[in-house]
Amino acid sequence: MSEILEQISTAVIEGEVEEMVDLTEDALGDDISAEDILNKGLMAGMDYVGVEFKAGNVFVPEVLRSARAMQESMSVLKPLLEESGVQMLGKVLLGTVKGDLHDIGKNLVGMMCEGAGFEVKDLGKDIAPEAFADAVKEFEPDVLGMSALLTTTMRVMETTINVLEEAGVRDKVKVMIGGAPVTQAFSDQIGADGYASNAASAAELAKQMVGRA
Ligand code: B1M
Repeated sequence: MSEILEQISTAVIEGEVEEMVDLTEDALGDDISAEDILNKGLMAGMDYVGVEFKAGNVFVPEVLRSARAMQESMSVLKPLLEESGVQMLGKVLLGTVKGDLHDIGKNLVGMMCEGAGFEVKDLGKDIAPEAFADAVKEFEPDVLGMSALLTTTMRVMETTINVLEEAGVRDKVKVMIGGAPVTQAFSDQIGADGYASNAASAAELAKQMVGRA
């Protein structure tokens, strides 16, 4: 791998937010394509962060900083990637369910999915089942990710799946769920397509769901 791509990858791992724009512009100046910077620099770095996060070797603040570093670089790359028509892995729609204001974990899931190469639309928190269904129709995601942190709000995931069915869009999207009280058994029980226990696993699951794992 070229030296500058290795520097970009390391800068993501170390969360060097302030250096990212310069490094990205240097790489472009060396005639490295935006796609290579994304795949061999940024994503290589985020993959490593995901593995270390899952293993318990890095923690939430470090992951957030790495994600911010990646976003800095993406602000330079995004228009170039769009121009060159580079295919993203797919689209992920995210939100925390109605009645629930916890969004830190959900935000991490979004960042890891972006890091894995998905286009992510985040609806935010306290999202009603009908709003999820409307957004599925409008954004046409491959994966719908719902987060809940309260035992009282996790049931809203089931309601949301029912509303997706009523709206005729349940079979158009894979449903991924997560959050501290959520389990695989609960996912099976409410008819979701999959459960992930952490943000790195969520990005992996999303890849599996679009057949790109
Ligand atoms: Co609240 N809260 N909180 N809280 N809060 C918990 C969840 C709680 C366990 C604390 C406790 O009592 N020990 C408890 C829930 C009890 C229960 O239901 N079993 C609780 C409670 C009771 C409440 C209130 C009711 C308190 C009150 O007002 N009486 C209230 C409810 C408000 C509401 O939502 N309607 C409330 C409010 C809040 C704050 C607003 C103050 C704040 C949230 C701020 C925010 O998110 N912007 C807050 C916080 C910070 C917490 C704790 C301390 C931390 C949550 C967190 O961000 N963790 C939490 C206790 C704890 O967990 N230690 C607690 C870090 C985050 C990275 O982890 O969200 O689990 P987590 O996400 C992980 C995985 O779960 C997974 O990946 C993430 C990263 O690996 N994941 C997914 C998450 N979503 C996923 C989606 C996926 C896949 C994986 O696919 C789509």
